[in-house]
Amino acid sequence: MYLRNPDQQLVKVIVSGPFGVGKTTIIRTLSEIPPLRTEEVMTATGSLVDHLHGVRDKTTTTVGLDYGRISLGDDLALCLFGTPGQKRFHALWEDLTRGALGALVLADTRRIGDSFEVMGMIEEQGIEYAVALNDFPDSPHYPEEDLRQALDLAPDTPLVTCDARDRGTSLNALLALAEHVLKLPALEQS
Ligand SMILES: Nc1nc2c(ncn2[C@@H]2O[C@H](COP(=O)(O)OP(=O)(O)O)[C@@H](O)[C@H]2O)c(=O)[nH]1
Ligand SMILES: [Mg+2]
Repeated sequence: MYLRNPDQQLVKVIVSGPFGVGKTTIIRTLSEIPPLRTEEVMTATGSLVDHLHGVRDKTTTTVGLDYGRISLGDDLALCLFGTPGQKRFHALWEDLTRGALGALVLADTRRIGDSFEVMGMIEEQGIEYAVALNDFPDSPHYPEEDLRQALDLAPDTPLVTCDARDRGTSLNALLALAEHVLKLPALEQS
């Protein structure tokens, strides 16, 4: 069993985005501990609300949260909290996002607008974020400038592409967020 260095600083990171964008997958890919996962087979009732916008083979939906952890060196570990992006989970938001250092927002270029709601909630909480485009096989590719404009990103907000099933690109996305957040002036004081 993997034992954590007790002196390691734990930092909370939110992983969010719309239904089916790859939150559970990226946390499973990144986590060095067996990820906790609260999934339920979608019910017929749920299927009325969870729109499957081009998402194939999706038979489970996250009802609570996913949790994983990844160490960055000996001193720092990121605790990943997968947070549902659907409107009906708004009530969970304040609790789940409290104390978060930053958020990784997953988006899919087939339905970029589906990430706006989550980005709005994160901005309301004053949490810094990076956007990771999860590259599905039929996701169209656009020039970065067009994507930044479509997402209405601030110039310094990181925008990266990943495959949530692939550790290298997923880690790259998480590091883009960590670098962005850790170099904020407010954090340099402590
Ligand atoms: N092709 C491809 N499929 C993915 C990728 N990420 C997730 N999936 C699949 O897309 C579906 C939805 O992913 P999931 O992680 O459950 O989405 P969540 O609702 O955001 O937690 C699952 O069937 C995944 O296996 C990816 O990067 N590429
Ligand atoms: Mg999920």
